[in-house]
Amino acid sequence: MVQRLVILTGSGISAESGLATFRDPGGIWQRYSIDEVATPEAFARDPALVYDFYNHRRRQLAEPVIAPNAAHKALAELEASWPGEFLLITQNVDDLHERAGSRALIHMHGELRKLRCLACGTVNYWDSDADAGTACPHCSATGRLRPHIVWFGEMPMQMDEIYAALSSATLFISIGTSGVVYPAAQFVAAAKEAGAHTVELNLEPSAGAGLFDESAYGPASQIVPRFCRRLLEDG
Ligand code: BV8
Repeated sequence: MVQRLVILTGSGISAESGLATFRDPGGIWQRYSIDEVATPEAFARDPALVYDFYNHRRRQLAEPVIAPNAAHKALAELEASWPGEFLLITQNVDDLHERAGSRALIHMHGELRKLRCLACGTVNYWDSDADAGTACPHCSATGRLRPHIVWFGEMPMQMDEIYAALSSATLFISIGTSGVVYPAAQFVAAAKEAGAHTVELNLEPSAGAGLFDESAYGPASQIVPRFCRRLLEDG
């Protein structure tokens, strides 16, 4: 049978590349409050703090030491060899999947290296700092650029495409996510509803661990390449 594969990743897949996760010890939400930096209200209240929070993370992503790890590369190779339909959905705002070669990719929570103009609506690639004085490269408006990031209380991106893929999936794999944030945490239930075989690959059991048919635990750079090799061998 042709397998229709849908994969969901979270910050755990980028941890071994040197990017902090959110809820692990030392994680981002241990150092910043979501209400201060990751909601529309936070941006309205203190745009400078929010610009700085994302500037800091965008600068870190540009450091030479930050690069795709074996797990990102294994998913790109799996996509290149996969005979059926393939979709990679990431909650991550880093670009390590693209840099590893992934193509059929949806950033449901947005992208760190993009700014959206609230005046003209264009989404601009951006890999340097931004602040309230930064002008939109398309319409030149200033003070109207926001991080192209889905904040809490905002609708994640491309949800129609995501649910269309989940409703016809035969195999769903969740990698490196705590299963705490909705609606991503609900994708495994949608895939099960469609009759998909569901797999969790994570450092430790996530909040939704009991929903998966199969699981393997350990660092993504070890368990993801191993699982991908097995998938391609099983055909
Ligand atoms: C929405 C961008 C509605 C920001 C992010 C009460 C109940 C249910 C839901 C809610 C509720 N109250 C509020 C909500 C809704 C809310 C939500 O789910 N809140 C949670 C906290 C309860 N959700 C939303 O607001 C969403 N929008 O609901 O809209 C709506 C409806 C109609 C119309 C309009 C609106 C929007 C959510 C998106 C928020 N933005 N990201 C940024 O990045 O700055 S989400 C944030 O959490 C992160 O960005 C990340 O994407 C996401 C998930 O985190 P994880 O990736 O899972 O990371 P975490 O640290 O949690 O876990 C890491 C895992 O990796 C761990 O399991 C660890 O064991 C593992 N790991 C670590 N190292 C490794 C590893 N695994 C393998 N190898 C390793 N080496």
